[in-house]
Amino acid sequence: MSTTISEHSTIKFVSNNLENTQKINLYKRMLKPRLIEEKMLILLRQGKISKWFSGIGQEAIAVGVTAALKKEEYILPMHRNLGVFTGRDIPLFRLFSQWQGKANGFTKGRDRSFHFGTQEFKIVGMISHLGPQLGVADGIALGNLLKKNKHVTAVFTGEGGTSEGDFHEALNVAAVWDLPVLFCIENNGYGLSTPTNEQYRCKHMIDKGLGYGMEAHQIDGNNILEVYTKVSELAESMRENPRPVFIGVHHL
Ligand SMILES: Cc1ncc(C[n+]2csc(CCOP(=O)(O)OP(=O)(O)O)c2C)c(N)n1
Ligand SMILES: [Mg+2]
Repeated sequence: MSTTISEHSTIKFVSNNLENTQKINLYKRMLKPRLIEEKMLILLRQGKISKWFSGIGQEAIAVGVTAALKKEEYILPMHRNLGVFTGRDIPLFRLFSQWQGKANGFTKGRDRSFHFGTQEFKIVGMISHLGPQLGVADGIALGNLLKKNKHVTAVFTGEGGTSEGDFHEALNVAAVWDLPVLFCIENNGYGLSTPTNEQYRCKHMIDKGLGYGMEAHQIDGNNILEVYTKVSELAESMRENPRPVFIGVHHL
């Protein structure tokens, strides 16, 4: 049975059989990246760090997808998805050793950002050039399909990234080869300073998935309960019936 727990906000939180402990757990998982980011933005304003890509307000999607996937399933995050790293319970000292370019970071001091991957936590580092990592997700999914291990792969990009050629190639091949990839496409209204209406002319972002013959769902990316329940259902179904699924995630 579903219960509506907030009727006053524009976001409708429907708890869909989730236990209170699960809801508290999701809340804590959302809080962790938020607290880290608030600290980072202060350091940025103090001039103590040079850059930070903020995912403030977009936590629900990274956190919800990570919570819905199994630990052995690969995730390919983008620059606003700190919740994927914290959601996989990477010890903070290791995460921040990476970020500070220390020797005990994941890239042993060769890099100073979150553009890194770790086999240990099944995260593939973001490819700075927008687009190509969607094809990498296809490759991982093809490997899983051949191994018949019923794993789902999740990959993230923003609506700006969907204008890259690689995005279209990755969606097309995933569709024709029935690759179990969850394409999480986040629409926060802008690609840097370019508004969505100058980025594409599709009426809805999910039209881009439908255009490749792919199942596509629109999700309220600010609603953790909706993200978690919907993605859990989709992932379970994709494990049994391998296919790509496009989720158009709105943060507006
Ligand atoms: C091929 C390519 N062009 C430009 C950039 C520079 N760049 C980094 S993030 C970004 C904006 C991406 O917009 P979107 O995909 O909507 O993600 P958002 O930052 O809004 O989360 C751009 C243009 C890049 N990384 N790769
Ligand atoms: Mg954007």
